[in-house]
Amino acid sequence: MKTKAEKSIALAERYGANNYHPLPVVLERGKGAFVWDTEGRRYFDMLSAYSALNQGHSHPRIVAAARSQLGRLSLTSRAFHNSLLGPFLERICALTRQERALPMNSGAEAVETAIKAMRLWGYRKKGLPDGRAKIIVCDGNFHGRTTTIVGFSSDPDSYSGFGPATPGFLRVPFGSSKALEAAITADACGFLVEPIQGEAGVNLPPEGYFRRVRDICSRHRVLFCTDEIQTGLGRTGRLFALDHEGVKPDLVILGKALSGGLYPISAVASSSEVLGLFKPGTHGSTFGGNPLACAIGLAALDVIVKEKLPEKAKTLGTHFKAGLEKLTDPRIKEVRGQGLLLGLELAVKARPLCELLMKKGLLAKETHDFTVRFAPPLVITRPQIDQALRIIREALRDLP
Ligand code: IF1
Repeated sequence: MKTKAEKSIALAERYGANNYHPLPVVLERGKGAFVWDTEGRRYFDMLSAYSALNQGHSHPRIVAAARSQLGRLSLTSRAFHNSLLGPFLERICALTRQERALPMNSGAEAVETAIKAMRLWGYRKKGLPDGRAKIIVCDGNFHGRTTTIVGFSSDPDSYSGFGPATPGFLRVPFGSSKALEAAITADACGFLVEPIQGEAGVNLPPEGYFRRVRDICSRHRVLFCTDEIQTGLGRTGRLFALDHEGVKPDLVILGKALSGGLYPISAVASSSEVLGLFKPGTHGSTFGGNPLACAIGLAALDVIVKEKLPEKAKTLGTHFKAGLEKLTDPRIKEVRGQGLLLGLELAVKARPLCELLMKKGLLAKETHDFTVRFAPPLVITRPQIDQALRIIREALRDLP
């Protein structure tokens, strides 16, 4: 007899596309920093759906906001106004210190939106000849899965077999402001970058990089666009990762925790000079900015601010990182990260450690073979982190 979990896995493997290699655990319930499987076993969620769950699973205030909106009005399309869109956009602008925002659903859609906005600005404001706009991106980038976005990826898993790539992108090494400046030509309209490269293995740029980037982009009239989909909304110990350097980008892309994990919600925030260029019919989305999304998004942002999640990420992240640094296993090569976005790089493949951690009640995911990412919901407590550290220590001890 197959268990419920085995049946679920078999069905997903039989009827799904094999575009994932999940850990063999089937989850049914989540609360705060924990999830439960079909057998009722509890696990620490140390992935937080790649930072979409900064507010924790099933946050009561976000769930309440969603419940009260469900059954009232969920979708109008943008052919009509809805009463929650304005307040939601105003909130995004206040928090990002930008003038306008454009709501979408998935992160990749918001990245596509930012790319269109930067190109449009290049043509309409910078006066580039039609079809010539260039956007500079970084080696090791991860911005989503659309054909255009994977077309400028440097990761063969992302782009191989999906060409031809959309033209108009140029890659430079991440963290080198010299390389960025050297790559800027007259037809450059934008620079798109993640504050910390998540997928590439929790990579941080050298100190001061984003201040230099800000200066270079301003001097060359190139829009500076940050993808804060994973690093934003408290994860790294500040509301936005660029706040660590006191830098304000021209465009900021948000997603994931913008909904606290209840719904796909993303947005691009920027100036009137940039987002004001879209005219009716030039961009949009059936679901983007729908009232259910706005109700959830407003509550999700409220929780981040009211519960001081960036501050929690800072203090708890320092504590967690110190705990990881105390681990003495010779196979540990490096501990890196910021706030509660941490990576533990091993000299051996990370998957067996993730499988052992799972058996001991902690879910974490390897990234690019050798690094385990630890990114719990920001509502996790200090004693819970200490318990997680004990599990990690034990798993390393038992790792053959
Ligand atoms: C998957 C990675 C994380 C992102 C940044 C845009 C997007 C993402 C900085 C697109 C999405 C996710 C997607 C998820 C895995 C995951 C991921 F490992 F692939 F790189 F988080 F680190 N910009 N990242 O991190 O947002 O369209 O997915 O809403 O399975 O592809 P999306």
